[in-house]
Amino acid sequence: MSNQEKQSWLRWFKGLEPEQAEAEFVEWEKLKARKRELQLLVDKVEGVNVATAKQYLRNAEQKLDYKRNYRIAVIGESGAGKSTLINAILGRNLLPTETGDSVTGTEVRISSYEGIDLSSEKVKLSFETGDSFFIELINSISLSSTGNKLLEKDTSAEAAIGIIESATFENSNKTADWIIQRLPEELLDIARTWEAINQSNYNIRKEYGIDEREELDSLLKESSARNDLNSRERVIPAIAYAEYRLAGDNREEKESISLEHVEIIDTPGINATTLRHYEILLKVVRSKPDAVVLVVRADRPGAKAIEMAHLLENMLLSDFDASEKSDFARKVFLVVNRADQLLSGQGNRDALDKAIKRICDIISKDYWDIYTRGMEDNKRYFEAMSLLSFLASQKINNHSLSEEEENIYESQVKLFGSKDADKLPDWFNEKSEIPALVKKINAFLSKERVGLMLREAKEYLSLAERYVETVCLEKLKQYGITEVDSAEEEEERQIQIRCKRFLNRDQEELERLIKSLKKDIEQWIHSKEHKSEVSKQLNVIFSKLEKELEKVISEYLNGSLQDNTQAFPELPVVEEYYYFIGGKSGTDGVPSKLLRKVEWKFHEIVEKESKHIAEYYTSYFSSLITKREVNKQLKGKSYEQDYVEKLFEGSLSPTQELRRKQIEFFADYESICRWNLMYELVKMPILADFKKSEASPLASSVKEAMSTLIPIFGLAVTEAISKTATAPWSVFLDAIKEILERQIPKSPEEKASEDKEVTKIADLFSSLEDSFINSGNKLTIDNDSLSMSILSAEELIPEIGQLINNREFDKISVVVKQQFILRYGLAIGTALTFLERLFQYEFGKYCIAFESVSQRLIEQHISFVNAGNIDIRKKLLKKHSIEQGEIKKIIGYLRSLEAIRTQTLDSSFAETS
Ligand SMILES: Nc1nc2c(ncn2[C@@H]2O[C@H](COP(=O)(O)OP(=O)(O)OP(=O)(O)O)[C@@H](O)[C@H]2O)c(=O)[nH]1
Ligand SMILES: [Mg+2]
Repeated sequence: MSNQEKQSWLRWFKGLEPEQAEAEFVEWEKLKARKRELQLLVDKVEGVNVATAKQYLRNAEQKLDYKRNYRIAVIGESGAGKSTLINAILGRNLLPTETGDSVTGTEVRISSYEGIDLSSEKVKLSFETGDSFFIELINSISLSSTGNKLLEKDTSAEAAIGIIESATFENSNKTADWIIQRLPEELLDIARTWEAINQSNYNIRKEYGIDEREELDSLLKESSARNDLNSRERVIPAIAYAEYRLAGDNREEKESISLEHVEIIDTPGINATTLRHYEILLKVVRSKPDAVVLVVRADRPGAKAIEMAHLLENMLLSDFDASEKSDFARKVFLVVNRADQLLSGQGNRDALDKAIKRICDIISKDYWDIYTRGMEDNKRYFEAMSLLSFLASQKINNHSLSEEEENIYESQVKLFGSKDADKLPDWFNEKSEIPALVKKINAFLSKERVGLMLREAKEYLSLAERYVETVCLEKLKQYGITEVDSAEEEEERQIQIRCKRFLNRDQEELERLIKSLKKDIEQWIHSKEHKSEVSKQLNVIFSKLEKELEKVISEYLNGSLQDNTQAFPELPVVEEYYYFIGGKSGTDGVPSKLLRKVEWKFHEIVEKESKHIAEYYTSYFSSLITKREVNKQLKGKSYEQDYVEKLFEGSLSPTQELRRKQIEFFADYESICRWNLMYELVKMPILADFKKSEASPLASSVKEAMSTLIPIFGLAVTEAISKTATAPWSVFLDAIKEILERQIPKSPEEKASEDKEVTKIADLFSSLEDSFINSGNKLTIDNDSLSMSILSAEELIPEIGQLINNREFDKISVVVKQQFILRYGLAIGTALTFLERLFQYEFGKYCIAFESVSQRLIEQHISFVNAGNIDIRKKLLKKHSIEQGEIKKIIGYLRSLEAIRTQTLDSSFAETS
């Protein structure tokens, strides 16, 4: 196999010295092998995207395919004679040529194929697709704004910018404005053409016979009548490229000029009446042809030639490094065409030399010295006469010339003086330098191309390797691995590291879980649904309370009130304050009974109803815990339940501990709800219908008693709250204290004992404050809404105090009603706020517990792992086996890559030693 291959190689490169051919064959085989190994690796890679590496390998494959057609791109200014040059090289009148700008309208590929006979030679057309137009259109949408940046999106614009950059330098007429103006028009032109073709408005085939010359010319010439901008049959913008498939030259001894195994690419000239031409040119240049023939016209060697050189520099060489540039320089053949015009005095030698020197400098630092002025072997510079060569070849082959062609030929004959007419065509041909150019290109293709090809292939292979390596390492980084230890003794440490990484990730997952819980709660608390539901429930309590108290009062008024409050033994507050206020009212015993009953009812209702509210909150929380699978998650992170449980306090597992926290949370919250509601509700005086019993002497004492409900219950609640001690409510404590101080009725007889009472209240409050401050809670309360509600309530309270002082009971009823309405609203709002805050506070405590439980859990695991606990490790690795597998795979890829590299290195060592 290898031998066969070698024979084929040697036959193919018969122009090379045998030793060189063999050495290069060895190198080629090595690269082939490397490519094969890399391909195997890349094909089996999973989990990382190696598409780019695959592309590199395809490129390498292409470079290594020495038997493929070599691609020679002919580029240059319009009218330089590119098409004529190709016709001359082929010795055939194939491509349309013409005086004037922009003749060749698209990319034209010409290749010869052994086995095709002259009769089956044909031209195939490839059309642009709707997709490619669409992309172009999208890319140019932003064109209405200004600046070059936006143009860069469009390739034709990008090409044009390159021209402009060089043109600005050379005072060209192409400006950025020109491009901005052109592009939309041209896109429209393309779109219209494509649409017309797509709708089969006119007949175009995909294939033409080589002799359908007229039809082909009309299709492929930018300057044909059919392709006129106003033509209804305009077609050229839709043709992506044309392919001439010619019969191969099978003769052993070739008489005419010929290129073996090549595809010659004719391009539209750099002239830019249309951006499309730049785009086509760019596409060709970017496709990295194996050789480039750069055609400069002798008669006008000025700005255009420089533009072209800059195009090369900007579009082709810009991302080349020095060695790539010098590789590229070897591929460039510089042809000054129409050299006959120098002789006839139409050109300017000095200007030409200057232009050529500059172009050379752009191509490469040493192009001028090596390829233009250097040794014959390296020669890449030709002053050619394509037209003359073409005409001569026609004569040689006995093809008749047109009258115009005859005239030109005659004028050339005059130019060169008389010669033997028979030998003239051959002499002209030789003189035209075209045979020399072809010979050089052939030599390049058979000799230097090999080395170049191998170097390029090698470069693509390393690119592929580097790419695979980079993406693998990146992937490993995602798994938290920053270095790939290959030594086997590292295994132990590796496992430890990996286990710890899993554990850290577990912890991160738990942290994320708690974060999402927090977010859920936050959202829920602020949701309309929640607020309206709680308000509704609060309303229910308020109305129940109102109704019950009305009942108690009316029972009291008609004397049927039963004091069964013994069933509710803990009513210490009323007892105490009854003596404080009721004892001095002169209606001994009566308020006591009423107040005891009222307070009892109050406790009863709030006790019952607050449970519902608490349940509403806690059941939401429970459902959240279930939804987020908190316990399951936590359990999933306990890899060794027994060990972990033992190490946890009170032998509770993390989940048990957390559940206990949850139960505590709920219990706390229930009592908070109760006390919160107690406080809020007693701020609300009770509305009773006093009118009916206005005349009754009892009524006045009832009124009096009712009016005292406010301060008494106020005190009762503050006292109650002090027991819960859950919040630093010093702000509102101060406010309540002040309200109550001003509110306690002060009759003249009472004045005497005033000091005593004030002291009593002040004492109570300072001890309350102390207990709050000492409790050290960090809960932040929305002080604004709190003090607002207290302030508005406060405004009305002095009024009541005054009325009570003056014994104006009628008015009291009105004020109490007002108070009721005001406080009713306030109570709901404040209660809601408090409930929310307290819920969040309790939830916060739960979160802290969660964090500490999970932290301890992970810490325990880490210490087990450190201590070499096999069980936990096993379980950890098992749980993460998929990831484990991924990592193993990727490390495997990297090792294979390393192996491929070492092999290559080894063999090159072998080679040098
Ligand atoms: N005097 C002279 N004229 C030439 C020579 N080569 C080509 N021409 C003429 O220059 C004109 C342009 O030639 P083309 O081959 O169409 O030029 P091109 O570079 O393909 O032009 P585009 O397709 O527009 O890019 C034609 O009229 C040719 O006959 C030459 O060596 N000497
Ligand atoms: Mg042309």
